[in-house]
Amino acid sequence: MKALNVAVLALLLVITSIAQAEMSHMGMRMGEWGMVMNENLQDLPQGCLKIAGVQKITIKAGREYAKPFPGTIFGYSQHEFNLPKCTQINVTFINEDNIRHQFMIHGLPTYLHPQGMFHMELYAKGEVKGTFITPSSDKTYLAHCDVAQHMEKGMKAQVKVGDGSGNLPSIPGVSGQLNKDVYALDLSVANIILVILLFFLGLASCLFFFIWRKH
Ligand SMILES: [Cu+2]
Repeated sequence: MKALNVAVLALLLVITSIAQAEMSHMGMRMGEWGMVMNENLQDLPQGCLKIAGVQKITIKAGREYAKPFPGTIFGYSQHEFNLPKCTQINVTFINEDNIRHQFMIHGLPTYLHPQGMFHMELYAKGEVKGTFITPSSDKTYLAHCDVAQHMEKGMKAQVKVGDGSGNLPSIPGVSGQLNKDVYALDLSVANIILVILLFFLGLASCLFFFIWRKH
């Protein structure tokens, strides 16, 4: 019986240590304030011989940053980041609103970040720090807040590593709005014919009532 207890205890210890290893590997920290997920503090991306340097960036999220961009409600203090390759980036994320905001970078190497994602989140006003290492090739990564409608309403940024790979659509201040309202004049043949027909119909009814009133 004693031997069985010891065996069960040993098994539990092994399971716990595997679970803990998994947690630290995933680099997840969470609390009442929010979370930081899929952080990478030391693993080298493929093609990087060493960590080329360390750089700090600060991203503030809030309604205040939507003001310069008509049609947006939310924004980041900066919507474009230019970062060198193979560099450790220490990110400070600050939420200035009293609602949930995120700063998520997508498309990163999946062997370093599950689902290619580095995720920082604050449930209300606050500040959190997180770290990732930029990959070794020129690419533009999408960064956004995934709370419903926040990206569509302006909380979208691009992270250019090296020379990047072009601009992403609808980045405030960089590539304009995705669903822009269009008020251009539609000069198709059908529309022109309709306008001419309506003009003559109006003219004919004016003439008709003018002549009819005369009699
Ligand atoms: Cu948000």
